[in-house]
Amino acid sequence: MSATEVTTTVGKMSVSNEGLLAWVREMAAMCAPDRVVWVDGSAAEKAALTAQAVAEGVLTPLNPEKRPGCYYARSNPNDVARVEHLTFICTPTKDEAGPTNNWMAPDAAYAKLRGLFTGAMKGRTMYVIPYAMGPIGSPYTKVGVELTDSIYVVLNMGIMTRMGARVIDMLGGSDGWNRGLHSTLDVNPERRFICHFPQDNTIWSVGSGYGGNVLLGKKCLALRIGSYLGRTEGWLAEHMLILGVQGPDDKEPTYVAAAFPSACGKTNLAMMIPPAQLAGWKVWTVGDDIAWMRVGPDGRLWAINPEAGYFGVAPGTSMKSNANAMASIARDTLFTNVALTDDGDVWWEGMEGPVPETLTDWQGRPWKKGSPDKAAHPNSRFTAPMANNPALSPHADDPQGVPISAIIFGGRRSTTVPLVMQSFNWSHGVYLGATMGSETTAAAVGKVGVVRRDPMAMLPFCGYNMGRYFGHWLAMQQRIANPPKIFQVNWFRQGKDGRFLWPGFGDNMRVVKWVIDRAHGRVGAQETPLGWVPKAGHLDLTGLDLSHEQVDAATHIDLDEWREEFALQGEFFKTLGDDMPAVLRLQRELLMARIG
Ligand code: OXD
Ligand code: MN
Repeated sequence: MSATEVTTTVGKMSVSNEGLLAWVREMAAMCAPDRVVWVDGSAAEKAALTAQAVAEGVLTPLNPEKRPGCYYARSNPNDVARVEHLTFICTPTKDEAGPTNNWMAPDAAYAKLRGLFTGAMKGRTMYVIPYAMGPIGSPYTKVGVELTDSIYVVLNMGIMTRMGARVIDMLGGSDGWNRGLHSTLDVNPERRFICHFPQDNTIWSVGSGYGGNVLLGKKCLALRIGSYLGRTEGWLAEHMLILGVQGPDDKEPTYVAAAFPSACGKTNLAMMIPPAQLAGWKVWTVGDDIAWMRVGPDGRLWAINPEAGYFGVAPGTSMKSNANAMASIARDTLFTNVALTDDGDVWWEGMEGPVPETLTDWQGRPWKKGSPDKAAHPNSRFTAPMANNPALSPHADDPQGVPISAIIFGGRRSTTVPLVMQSFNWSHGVYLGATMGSETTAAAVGKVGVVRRDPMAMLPFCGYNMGRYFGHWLAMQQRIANPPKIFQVNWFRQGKDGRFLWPGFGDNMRVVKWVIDRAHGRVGAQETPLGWVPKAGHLDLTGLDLSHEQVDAATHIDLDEWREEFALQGEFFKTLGDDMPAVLRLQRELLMARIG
């Protein structure tokens, strides 16, 4: 292999992967940028690109006394969230993408997007970002290369992934890397498409600058392409946080992976601080959004977090809801679409302290206290390095990952679903995940607050036919000699007065404690027709200011509500047609028969 010298922001870098060099040339010929600049991942490069982004008005420095190393970006108001209706799985047949995905034939998609990419980078720089999803050197890590004309994307990818020369070294001459192409084009929803070509390990994203659409390692590679690779290669790519929980008498943490839909508190749970009554318990964050899980030689499921940072929802983040997130964003963080204070700091709804009298809102307009408009966009975000997190697990960078003892599925449900329930077995657990419903949030464009089925929180992220994805989960059972126990939780149930019945946040530790005690066989449970629930007295509620009635209401199983729920689940199953595994259809019938 002969090495080619390529240009970086701060000098030169040597690249010898011929396939990679040829592809960059080919894409550059199509997009016609003024220059091609490779990303080496160095501190000098970060400083130079940041200075350039400030000079170009892409980033605004925040008050260095209050937020050292932090910058602010504002997006086009038409481009503030993931666009599920413009996201496509481009498999040779529609059937492979399945009924829950938008589909385009690969040839048609390439042709359409080639039209948009042709000449799209005239007058611009094409950055070549080699990045790794997973720790450098881990056998589970996947390499991607993203070509982008957005300096904002480069700086975000520098936080969210391991990127640069070390990834080129890791890749060597291999052909096993994801080909990602991105242009913001003219940020016009009419010309916005996020297309995945699983068979080609390729992603083309055009017309957006919003993180979930353009940081191609995250949703596009780690979940959509990742889930496809997982099925082919026998592992699981999931929309799950990973946390370690260690009790005062535990020698090692117990690791839990938990799936929640977007903007339902994964980051808060992953960084949870136990309440004072559970002093001595400690929570470690391994990841807050994505888990890649494989069967280890010991027959357990081992998980890595493929990311290196947190792309979290800012509103609602406070010292009370998530002190570790507040520490994580104290420095070296990028903020997007939050509000700005007059002294150059950030602000959003749900941050503690008095509401400032005046702010600049997420669209750059003056904002006054009492205004009916939100100062920060509800899906405004922070991009923070995981190294900033005081609760970061020492295993967050471990090439082998961590062994998972429990899996939690949780939706946002104001009714029906009790606080916590354990599945009877693996296939019932898969059923609990497959039937997850959740009220929609601002993380995706569309109406907020309507219940939709979001199986395993993967509805927007499964890169192939959802029924076959369930089949893959069921088939994994045979591979996992020591499977994790599976649970369902709901922090969001409401009383008749519309108030949440369960306090949530750090108090979720009480539920997680029961979960891990169950996973270790340390505590009993009460059998119900729908699953195992805590026996009276087994949820540690000491110090919690909650009436018995409220706890009863949060944990109650109302069979009438469940009859309605089973009917809705049945409708969802129908949409998946023949691809719905019989095991799950039978699970539903069994559960319905049990409650009569
Ligand atoms: C995210 C999402 O950004 O799920 O993590 O939308
Ligand atoms: Mn997510």
